[in-house]
Amino acid sequence: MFEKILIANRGEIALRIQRACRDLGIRTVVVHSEADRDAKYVQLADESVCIGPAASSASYLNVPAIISAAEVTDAEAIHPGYGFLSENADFAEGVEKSGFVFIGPRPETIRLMGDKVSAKQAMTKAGIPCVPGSEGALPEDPAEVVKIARKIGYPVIIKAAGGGGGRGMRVVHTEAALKNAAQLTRSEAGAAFGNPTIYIEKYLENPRHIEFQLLGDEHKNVIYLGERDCSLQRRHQKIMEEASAPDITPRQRARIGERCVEACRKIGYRGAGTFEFLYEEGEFYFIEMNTRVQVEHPVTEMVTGVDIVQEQIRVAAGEKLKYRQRDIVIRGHAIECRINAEDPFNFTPSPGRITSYHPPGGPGIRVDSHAYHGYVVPPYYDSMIGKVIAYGDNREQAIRRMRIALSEMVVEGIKTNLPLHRELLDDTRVIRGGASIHYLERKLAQRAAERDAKS
Ligand code: MV4
Repeated sequence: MFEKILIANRGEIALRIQRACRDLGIRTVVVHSEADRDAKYVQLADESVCIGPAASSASYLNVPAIISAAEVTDAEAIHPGYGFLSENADFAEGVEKSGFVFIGPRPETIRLMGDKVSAKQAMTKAGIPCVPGSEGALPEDPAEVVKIARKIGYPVIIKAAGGGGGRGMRVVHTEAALKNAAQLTRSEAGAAFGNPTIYIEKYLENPRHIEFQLLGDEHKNVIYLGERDCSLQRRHQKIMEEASAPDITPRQRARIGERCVEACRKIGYRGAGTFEFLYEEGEFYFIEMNTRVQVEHPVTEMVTGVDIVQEQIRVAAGEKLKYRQRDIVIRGHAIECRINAEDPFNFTPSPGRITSYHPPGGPGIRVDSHAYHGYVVPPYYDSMIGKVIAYGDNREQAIRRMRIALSEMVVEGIKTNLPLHRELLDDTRVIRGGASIHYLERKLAQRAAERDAKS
């Protein structure tokens, strides 16, 4: 096992990774920007290195500075967390070429999944059900594009191979709009991702977003940890997630889970990975694979008892996974609310000093946050200041416990989305479970209209 790991991230996930390291007896180095210098999680690490000014581009995305920090502190491995450099194949390669271990999949795997066309081709070949669409990249010839779209049937969605997570896509309802839309998406993709490659799929009108958690080691062991429902999102930012996904049967879970395991074996997947699916009318359709630990990993940890971050570290060190598939039992239900420093109505960021902080507690409540009384939320990064996770014997108890937790929680001095979460846990559609990816945006539009009418 490693003796020292460098954490190339910030905020709650930097703290989460530190906790995993402590439990494994590993010393930690955290790199930070000038803006994060005084944060408590930075002081909590065994060592810290300032790698640049506040702007991410000069610090958390500064590859030479991060590798230098690993060199001067004698760290053996680098954990990238999520966001920033976590899915950057060139970074993973640079880390390995410099003699450190990248805590994540091999660079080739990251590259394969980063290109959504090659990812889909690999997954189709591995027996994963995908959304019907073009076999690979769309040809340049507009007549060919029209032919392909006719075969799929409208509506279709045009996506950029270099996109993902909602970036670089366009829905097309008619043949009349197709050629223009394809050309526009192509040029936007070229500008945004340096790759003009596009592909098309049947547009699913009202799906849910359900993702499967996988873990693989270098000894051919691969396991699945069930699935999460992440349909409640706004502008491709998840707000609330849960495990398991409502109404998914043990049979469906096993069928898709086993297919994901097979696919991971086939590509020699190492580390934690997530298969994202759209789920509509009882069918799963693969869209993308994420090769990092995800924000919402705690709900899976709560229902399986597996520490996903510890397993990432274990397998990066060449050890075997601590669990076999038969050890994995899904028990109870967990919900996560992402707490953001933002206006709960218009969603503008709300950085600043937290003048009062009281986290919730009690049975089944977990809080993953780097926030505290007096902490100053910097304006330079993502607005998420933490996550509240509620576990219960069943979904109803998890919801009740989450309601209590949110009623206890106090964050003052900045605005947060706590009021929104409290509303959502009283919403009959949310309580019923299984809402589509469009539910939250529609509810928010309605809520905004009602507020406008009142004022
Ligand atoms: C889709 C889709 C409908 N049909 N693909 C958005 C994020 C990216 N991961 C893929 N996305 C979508 N792909 C087909 N063929 C609808 C979305 C989508 C979405 C997906 C998951 C969660 C939220 C979403 C919000 C809008 C659109």
